[in-house]
Amino acid sequence: MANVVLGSQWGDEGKGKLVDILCNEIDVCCRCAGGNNAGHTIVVNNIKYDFHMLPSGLVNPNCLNLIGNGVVIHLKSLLLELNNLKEKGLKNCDERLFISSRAHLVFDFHQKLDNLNELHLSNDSTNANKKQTLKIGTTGKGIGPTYSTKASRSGIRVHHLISGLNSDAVDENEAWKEFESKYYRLLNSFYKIYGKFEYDPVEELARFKSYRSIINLMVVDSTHFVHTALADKKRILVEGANALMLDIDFGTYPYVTSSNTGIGGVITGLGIPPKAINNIYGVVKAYTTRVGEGPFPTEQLNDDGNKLQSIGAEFGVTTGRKRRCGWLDLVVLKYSTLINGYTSLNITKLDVLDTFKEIKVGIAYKIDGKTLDSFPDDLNLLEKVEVEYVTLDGWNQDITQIKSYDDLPQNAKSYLKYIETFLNVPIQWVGTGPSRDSMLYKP
Ligand code: 2SA
Ligand code: GDP
Ligand code: MG
Repeated sequence: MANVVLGSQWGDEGKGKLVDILCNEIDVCCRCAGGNNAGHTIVVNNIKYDFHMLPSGLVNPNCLNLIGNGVVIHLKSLLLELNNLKEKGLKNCDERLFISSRAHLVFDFHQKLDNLNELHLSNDSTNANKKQTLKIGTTGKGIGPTYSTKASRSGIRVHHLISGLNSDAVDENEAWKEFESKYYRLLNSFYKIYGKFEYDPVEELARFKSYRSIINLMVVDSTHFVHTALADKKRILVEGANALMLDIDFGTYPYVTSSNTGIGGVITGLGIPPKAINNIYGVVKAYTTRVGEGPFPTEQLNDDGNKLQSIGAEFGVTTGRKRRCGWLDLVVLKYSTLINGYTSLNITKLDVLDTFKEIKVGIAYKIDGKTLDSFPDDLNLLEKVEVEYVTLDGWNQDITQIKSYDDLPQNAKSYLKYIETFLNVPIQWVGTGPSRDSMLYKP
């Protein structure tokens, strides 16, 4: 059976930490979507591990790790990240990492175009909405351009790179020539659109040629890999990247990433049948953050927001950008729960609220005094919503040293109860600090 960990808000809820804890009893940890735009942080014995491309299960020495077909892979970053993890003392990483042959490759020109697109969007004088920049605020990792080439069927996949290495039925030299011509066809198609930009394809191709022998042993038919693991009754954990409100279909489009970050991406990104999925864990930060552009109804551009940002140390793990901060938004979470079908929740960073006398929670969106009955698709509407809040009493107590859920202050329990009742989903874990040990199990 497979269990799934998904981000329920705009990302950075603390998915990495839950994945690490669950990996203690897991055989295979899988990434299904996104690329090295993700940033998942794990803290064990005061050592901090930042994961971007690789599954967080690598921290657990008994866990195998799979990068699924739905992921887009920047190989240079993957290999650098792998080396960093080895330098931090993680064992047998190469032997425990598997890469789907069907995953798409991110080239440096995808990243270049990502940044160029952002520049064009921020300078676009046709923007009729003066309140909102057209720029998405991407991580610049080439995610949008790579998923675009995937959708336009001109993308290049991992199996194209290693073609001919493992079978006499395909000539290795012919296969490499084919890879080169695919590469130039793709690059030339971008030259046609963007004009000739400064670029060194010869260097990049030489590098990709050298990657072949390095990754060859890691590449697998991931469908076969996953289904063999299921048949062998292995325990699989899927590590969602980004979060539901950044989903290409259900998020605040176009201020989203370019993959399905919700439950749909688990199925298409790994070839797991829905009936093989057992638990879907929603990770919920006790307040809300967003990094990048786009609407954020409960954002607090005031002392409360600044306080959440500094106490929560809210900086992007990949880009170092300051994250925007605001109160918990239960309208977002209700919508997220409907789509992802969480079976239980992990509330994280509850400790960040320790010093707030009062804590607000968004419970409804109103326009002209009328409550909306669903999350708006139209950003013009979303821009106009007034958030209805309830105010709950804070607990004014340091909870970081508490080791049992029962010992939490009463007001903290009431805050959790309010969330649980509103969403009608049980809370299973509560995070009280960054480290692996700072997690309470709710009875
Ligand atoms: P992209 O690069 O095309 O996926 O960007 C599109 C939008 O998706 C947002 N996005 C993220 N939001 C939160 N966390 C992410 N990972 C990093 C982290 C972010 C960072 O863990 O902190 O370091 O800045 C992530 N990745 C993508 C992005 O901000 C755009 O709004
Ligand atoms: P992810 O992308 O969902 O894995 O989350 P990130 O790693 O991007 O951001 C979450 C940040 O919060 C990381 O720095 C974590 O170490 C930290 N964190 C996770 N859980 C907790 C918690 O319960 N309390 C505190 N204070 N920090 C936490
Ligand atoms: Mg993150």
